[in-house]
Amino acid sequence: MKTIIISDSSSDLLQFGGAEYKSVPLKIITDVREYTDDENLDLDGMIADLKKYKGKSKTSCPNVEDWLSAMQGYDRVFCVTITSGLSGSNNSANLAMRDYLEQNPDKEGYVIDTLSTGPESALIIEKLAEFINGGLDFDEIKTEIEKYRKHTHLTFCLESLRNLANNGRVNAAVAKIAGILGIRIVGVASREGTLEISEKARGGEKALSAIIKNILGNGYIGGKIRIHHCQALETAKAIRNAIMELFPKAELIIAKTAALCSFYAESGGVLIGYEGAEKC
Ligand code: X90
Repeated sequence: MKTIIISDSSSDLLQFGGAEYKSVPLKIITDVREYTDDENLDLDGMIADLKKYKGKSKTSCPNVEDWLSAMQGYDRVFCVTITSGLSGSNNSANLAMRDYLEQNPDKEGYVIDTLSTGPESALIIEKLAEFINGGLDFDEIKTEIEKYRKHTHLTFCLESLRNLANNGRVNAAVAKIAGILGIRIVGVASREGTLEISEKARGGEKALSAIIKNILGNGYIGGKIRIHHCQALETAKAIRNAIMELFPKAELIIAKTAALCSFYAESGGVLIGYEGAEKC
């Protein structure tokens, strides 16, 4: 029986060694170029291009065909998508899954709407792999992953909300505040899978304590935690040090955002996914 996890590139896992896995790319599109969020992309080059570029830019999610072609040949398919609250990727994956199961009634498939992105999606993918490798059957995996994701959270800290605002993914008034020099926006993925602002912090120190307060407030007690950053390694390390001081056994990994999260989180942005209390 061939099982696969397919995620769109918003999870920042363009490759994943834990199970049979494929990443389907989102795209970043300007008037002059298109950037495909896969391993061949020169990410720092894209960020530098976009810094200079003054025109319009947008993103596009995988379409039904992209998802469908990634599924071919597999008996059990688990799709993991960016939040349906901000992207059409989940809708495409669902339509693809409907077609796939209609054409292949003997196969099984399940689409997970993370209501999140980046490192929280990565945690869900890692846990799916554990369940698959542990020999759970299809229905058990569905039940267990739904239980697991009630306990995962996403906290973010952004220096600019320009691309989010320009693409209608966040309120323009909020984006203006983030544009003020030195202001960092700390927030979470809401229950609906949209951006929820928790704090506007002035300066790095204040932002760091707001991030830690936020993570602890969501019931983090030293489990898995993933920090994905866009050109913000120092911030990621500062968060790591603060977490390790409180929880020396924390299972913490720092990684870079891929293109989609880099485009929206922008340079200086940090996303933190972690296990915590049950979401209320
Ligand atoms: O379909 C598309 O074109 C993709 C649209 C994605 C829009 C938002 C991406 C956000 C990336 C920013 C901070 C974290 C926010 C989390 C809220 C759930 C990262």
